[in-house]
Amino acid sequence: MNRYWNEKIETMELSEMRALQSERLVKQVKHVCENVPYYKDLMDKKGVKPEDIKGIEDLHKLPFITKDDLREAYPYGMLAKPLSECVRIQSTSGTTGKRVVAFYTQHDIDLWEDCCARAIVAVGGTNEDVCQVCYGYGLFTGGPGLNGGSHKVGCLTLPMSSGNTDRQIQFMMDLGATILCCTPSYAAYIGESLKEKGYRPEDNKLRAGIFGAEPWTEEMRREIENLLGIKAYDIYGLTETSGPGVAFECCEQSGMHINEDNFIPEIINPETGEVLPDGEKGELVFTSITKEAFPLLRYRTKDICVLSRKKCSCGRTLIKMTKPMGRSDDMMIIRGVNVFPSQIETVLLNEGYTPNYQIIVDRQNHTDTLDINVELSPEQFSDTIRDIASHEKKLASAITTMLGITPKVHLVAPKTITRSEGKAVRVIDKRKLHD
Ligand code: DLL
Repeated sequence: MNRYWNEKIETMELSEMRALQSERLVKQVKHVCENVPYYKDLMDKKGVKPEDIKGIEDLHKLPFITKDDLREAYPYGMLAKPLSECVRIQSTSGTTGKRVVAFYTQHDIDLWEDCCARAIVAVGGTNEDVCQVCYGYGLFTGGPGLNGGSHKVGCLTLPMSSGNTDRQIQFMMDLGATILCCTPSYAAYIGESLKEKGYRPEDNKLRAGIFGAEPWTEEMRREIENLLGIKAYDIYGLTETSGPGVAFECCEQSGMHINEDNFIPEIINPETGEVLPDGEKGELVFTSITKEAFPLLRYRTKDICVLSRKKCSCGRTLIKMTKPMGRSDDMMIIRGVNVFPSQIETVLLNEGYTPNYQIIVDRQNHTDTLDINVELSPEQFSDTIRDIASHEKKLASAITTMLGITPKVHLVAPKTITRSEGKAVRVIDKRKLHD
């Protein structure tokens, strides 16, 4: 039997959802224009007035917001509520520039936790579950978001945060965790550590995992499912739109339902900004229609994906997004060819390697170089040097077929690639260091 956290919304007819979105959008545009001079200026520059937005069909008239706008407006420039009504901030890690700080009223926190509760119920979560949350807590949204959702559903919540894998495993086994929430790379690491300690997949009580915050492939999903003996579900979100729970996977495990009563999605051509029809690949743009304190309109996520309204067997009518196929700014251009790390991950796992790898891009004599370090499992490591050389050649050739350019593959000893407890660092692009 399918269960929903909010059946009315999650199974709403499209026409009814459109009406709800329209009503909320009109109200939100007014709220933003009255309270965020930065956005009002963007609208004036585009020649749009709040009264021009009469419904969702007018959404395309609004200007976009980018991460650069958020940096320019840092820290308070996008705030739409008095600070006295805000109760929380969360923030991005800021590795590529100034941090983005997002603000929440209590109402915003409630809506966000509700979105996470929908995700937990969609994987079968109930108040009988023990939910181990090992996303980072603190400024990162992963821990607080899933923690709040887990409370709402009534699960016994283990607020572990990330790291200290031995302790994670001890609590998981002693307390019989049934749902695991963390990044997919950390899930794979926990699975690998369990195996090393001699546990078989059937020794744990886990049955579902809610994994997101970084790109991961279908092959990685199978790897984690086998390692932990669970069903692995995707969850998507970003700090700017509140955090995890903007979209979540259901039992069909084929794309994530977007909580479109809160976030209106659009797909645009990243070069021209033109809105593309459902089914076409492009950059995902979100308009928050319920958030009070930090309500971004037409925010460009840089994530590349496809939207679909194909009927879902779970009964939800919420639109679905595919797994993000990387970010437009994560795409590497190597010798003129567009390369996404996920393409390399697909080949590695199909060829029977571990999900522990690192991609190193450099430039020598004005030519781009692509090196891929791939870790061997202890069983694979017993091969002779000659065998290893031939495996490297075979893998390089499979990657060449996928990408159209030839990498140098280095098979490295077990445990030599640093494990991640949060978001994995898959690419080191040394070209940026000397350009
Ligand atoms: O990563 C929020 C989150 C926490 C999502 C826990 C899911 C689970 P940020 O740190 O602001 O927020 O990073 C947002 O991470 O634009 C995507 O590029 C990427 N991302 C998030 N979820 C997924 C996913 C959190 N399921 C950025 N698949 C986004 C692929 C994802 N990429």
